[in-house]
Amino acid sequence: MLTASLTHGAEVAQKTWDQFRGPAGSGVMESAQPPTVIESAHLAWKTPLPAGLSSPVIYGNQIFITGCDKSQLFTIALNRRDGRELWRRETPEAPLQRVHKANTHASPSALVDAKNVYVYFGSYGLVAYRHDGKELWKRPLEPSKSLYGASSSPIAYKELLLLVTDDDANLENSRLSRSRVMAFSRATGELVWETARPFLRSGWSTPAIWSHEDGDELVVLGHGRVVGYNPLTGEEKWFAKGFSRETIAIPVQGKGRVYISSAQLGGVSDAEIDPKPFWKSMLQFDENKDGKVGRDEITKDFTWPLRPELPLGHPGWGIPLPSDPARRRDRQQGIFGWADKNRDNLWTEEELSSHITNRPGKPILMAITPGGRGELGKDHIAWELNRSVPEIPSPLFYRDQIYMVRNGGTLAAVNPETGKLSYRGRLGGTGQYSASPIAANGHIYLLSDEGTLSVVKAGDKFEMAHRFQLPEPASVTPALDHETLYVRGTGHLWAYRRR
Ligand SMILES: [Ca+2]
Ligand SMILES: [Ca+2]
Repeated sequence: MLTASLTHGAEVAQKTWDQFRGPAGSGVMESAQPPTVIESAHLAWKTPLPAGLSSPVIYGNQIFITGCDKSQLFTIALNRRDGRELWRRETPEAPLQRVHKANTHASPSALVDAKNVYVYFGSYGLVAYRHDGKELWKRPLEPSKSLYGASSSPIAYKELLLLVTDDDANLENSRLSRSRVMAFSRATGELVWETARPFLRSGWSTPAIWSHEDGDELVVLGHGRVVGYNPLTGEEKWFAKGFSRETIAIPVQGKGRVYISSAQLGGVSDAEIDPKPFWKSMLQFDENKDGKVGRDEITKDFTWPLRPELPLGHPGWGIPLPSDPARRRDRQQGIFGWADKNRDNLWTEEELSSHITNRPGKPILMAITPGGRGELGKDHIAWELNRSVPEIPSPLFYRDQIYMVRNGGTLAAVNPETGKLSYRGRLGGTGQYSASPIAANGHIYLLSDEGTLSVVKAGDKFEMAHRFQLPEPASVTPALDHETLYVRGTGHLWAYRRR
């Protein structure tokens, strides 16, 4: 019966998982019924994939995903039913851009529509293929420069493909950045409009179309601010400030509002920081167990702590250091000086704590109402929350709650009317969270980097439904069709299907 309904293309008429994080980037596919209790027996198939952090996108019976292997960049099509590889196309050769250890050269997700699939690689630019793998057009773009490398995915609006390429590099003979947002014809790859963002530096957010009572707006979060544009012309309409310089989340919407989030620089979730975990993590350097960290106890892993919930030596644990040993030691000595207020060559808990809690900026989840022009003020900012804001995962708006998951496995639910916390709950999976939450059928799916998948019931009370340990680590936002949950792990795409 299931098979029959599939072949009649009923699902094609519905929204499909057509871009990063599915319909409109929401992470929600209400009509889908993936398993809510996932066990190994639900594994329909697994298919090996090259490296990459792009999410799968789905149309009809095909899944499209990108990957990289050494200097080669791939677009791959799989059969949704059995995971069989249908085709693989290599992107025209281009010098690879520099990316952070935590990123890859294949991180932006593809965009798919009824005819074609569109892929963006930071090192090359855009390529469009038909569903059968025949190349339709290609459009090389100058690679943008950033600390981590490209991650923003293309989105669709009417006949357009919209792409943000924010950039640390300057225009020629200028101090203005090359950052811009562009619209291309999906049919031909021709540039339709572009709008410069000259005062903004690199960012990692995928934009979103916000559809509200006044029409549609393109919402772009990046480098400290969120900007609303007319998606047909690129004309800037409004902006709001206060966000971190490093923005990652996609805007989400519901109840007529759009919700924008960024953690404090360094990934801090709460305005009021608890310094205790930072000190506890620092004590790993306390070799002589006197309860202080001495300058003479600095080892190769010593740096300024940012994410004490990660293991020492993890690239996200603290501020990155040069790999050259001499330069590294110099930098470590400098960092030691930041908190050693009385210059006795010892860090005490008090010294570190006061330095940790005095950071500039704050984490923000902001609710914006339609109709604003220019810089938004109180009239169009409904509320702002400064707690529980994740660093990498985007918020999820689902059934009248906003959900946010952060490192360590804390899930917060927020009332979208008031901006007040409904709850904070502990998931089973600890460590880092990179994947954004998704939802279907009254359940929320949350994936930790270690591959722990937690299923939570939607609602204003925390209720764990199920927990499942994936066979490999996974940092990529999962995808859904009407009966299947697809998870990209470090080496495979895993399909867990309702039976
Ligand atoms: Ca000591
Ligand atoms: Ca001291």
